[in-house]
Amino acid sequence: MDFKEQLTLYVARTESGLKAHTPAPDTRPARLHEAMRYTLEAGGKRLRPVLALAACELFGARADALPAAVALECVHTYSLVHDDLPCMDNDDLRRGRPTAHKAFDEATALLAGDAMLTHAFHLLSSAYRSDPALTNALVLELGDAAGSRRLIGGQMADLLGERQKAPSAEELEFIHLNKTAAMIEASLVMGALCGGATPVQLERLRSVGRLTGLAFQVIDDILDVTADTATLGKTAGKDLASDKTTYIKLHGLDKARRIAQELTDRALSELRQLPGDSSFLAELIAGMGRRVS
Ligand code: GRG
Repeated sequence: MDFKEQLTLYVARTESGLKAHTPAPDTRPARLHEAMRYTLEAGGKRLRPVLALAACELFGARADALPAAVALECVHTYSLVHDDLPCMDNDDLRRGRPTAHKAFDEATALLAGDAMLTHAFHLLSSAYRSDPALTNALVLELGDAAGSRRLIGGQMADLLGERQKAPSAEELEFIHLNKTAAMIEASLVMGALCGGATPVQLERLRSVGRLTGLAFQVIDDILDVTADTATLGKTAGKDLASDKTTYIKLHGLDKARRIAQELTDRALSELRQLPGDSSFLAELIAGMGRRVS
């Protein structure tokens, strides 16, 4: 199977997993569950679930990684819904559609985000209950990545940074390692946990995720200034308009491109140290470095 066919299969598995492992839209109260489905089914790139499913297959199959992949997408989607709220980034467009608070209302969007975050941990605890050690490891990993030291901490530091005149390169790295890379790291590690990877292999993948996540954010900064709103499915040019400190502002466009390439190359060289056929993951990570949306 070639890369594109494999990617299509992983995305299709994710879409059916999202339907199977989240409450139906007519679950009472329907408005809340419709809002969850609206944001979950809006068609993101599904990078985190695909990373998890592919990382699992690198090692075998201690357990099905699909519930873990769905849990990751639930946490990621909650973070987007909350990030778009008027009290944070105040955005109207996400994944090519009106943001949740525009399509519903602010309170419903807030609760839908809360519900997706909570659902992720419920799903991990129920889907893997026959393997308590695995459940524990997955909950620990996602709880760490989504918590106050990482995803939420990164978001807080980002908000604080916007109020500062000039955050340093070190502060910018803290924000990106946590706001962006934490969930990408967790995706690879949780997939590999489902596959039965050894502790050394898990740490190697963590490092692949860290480098890939940083590269992902540099590309995000580049796309904010080079791509248009229709292609991105979210408002382009926001960083520039708000004079936000980004890799572009710190280093300029050309150097930012070189940094993204260097991070991607380092991630690929770490990946090559792992056993098994990592060609799909390698192509995915290289493709993330070339993405246009
Ligand atoms: C509210 C706790 C909390 C966190 C918000 C996700 C986030 C943190 C902020 C959104 C803005 C941003 C630039 C985040 C960095 C991570 C990122 C690039 C997210 C978008 O991920 P994609 O491109 O989105 O994979 P899709 O829609 O394809 O899933």
